Amino acid sequence: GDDEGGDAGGGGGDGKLVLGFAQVGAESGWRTANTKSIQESAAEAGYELKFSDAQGKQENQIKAIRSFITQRVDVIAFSPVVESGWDTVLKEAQDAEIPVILTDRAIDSPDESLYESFIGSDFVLEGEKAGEWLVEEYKDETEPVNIVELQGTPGAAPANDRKAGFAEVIKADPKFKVIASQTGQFTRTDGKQVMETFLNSNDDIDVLYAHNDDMGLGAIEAIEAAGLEPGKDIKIITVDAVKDGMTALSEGKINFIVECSPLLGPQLMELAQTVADGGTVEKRVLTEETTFTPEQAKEVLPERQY
Ligand code: GYE
Repeated sequence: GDDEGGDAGGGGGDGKLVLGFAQVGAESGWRTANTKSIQESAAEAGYELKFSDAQGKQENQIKAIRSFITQRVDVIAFSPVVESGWDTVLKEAQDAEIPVILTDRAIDSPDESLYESFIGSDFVLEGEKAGEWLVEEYKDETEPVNIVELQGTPGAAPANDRKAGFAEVIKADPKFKVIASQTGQFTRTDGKQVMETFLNSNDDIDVLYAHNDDMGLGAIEAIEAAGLEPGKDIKIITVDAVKDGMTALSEGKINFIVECSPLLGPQLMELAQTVADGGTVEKRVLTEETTFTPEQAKEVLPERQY
């Protein structure tokens, strides 16, 4: 028969699985939904979750991981705020024989033995999907298309990869020109501020590509304050598809959103159970995602959970 895995959820007398999770922070709607998914799935699975919020700082994440090691948790999972600089602390976890799962964001270490699995999206593909929409949208345009880009947190995998995937696709046609590209830290506040500076120094912006919804939403405020119409005077592409982003999309203020799912909790709990039991897991677990136009956003919005 195809029984449910019998050992999750406690009751077996051998104690609950203890999971240490080091989160990036609370920079965006995506992150809030991700945290909720992890907390709810841990509770559902009957695990003890030790949750730490790094407030966007790598040093805080490293401290949290060290504290999980000292407390001898069963499994450590974390979403690396930036890609580099993890080898030392992950060696410490390895020496303590505590399995590590990377959640949402990748690290750049060539030593893959430092973690059991990496679950999350393909951020390069997300950037490519953004670029492909743009190429199609402007296929009949002969004049230059001036693009401004709001990047995510410097050094973070989704910032590096969304930039690279997008650049790779649009470089096929020289009419696409990225005239300004700066970080907006994945936050609304910075997205708004940086968009203001873009608008002050360029009077012919055709397109905004923002690496997440929140920065796009901040930028919309700046665009409206400048007397322009977001989605018309300036076309907007974002990534994530959280509720506020989808609402702006359905209103035509955003033109296209590439989905990035924050609902990683259930799969993360399964992976944690398997590695805690000494089983083997896939080194890479990919999230399935789609894209949304304004019409599609209107259709799915009523059922959108986050
Ligand atoms: O797109 C952004 C968040 O790492 C995929 O981080 C995540 C990104 C997400 O702040 O909104």
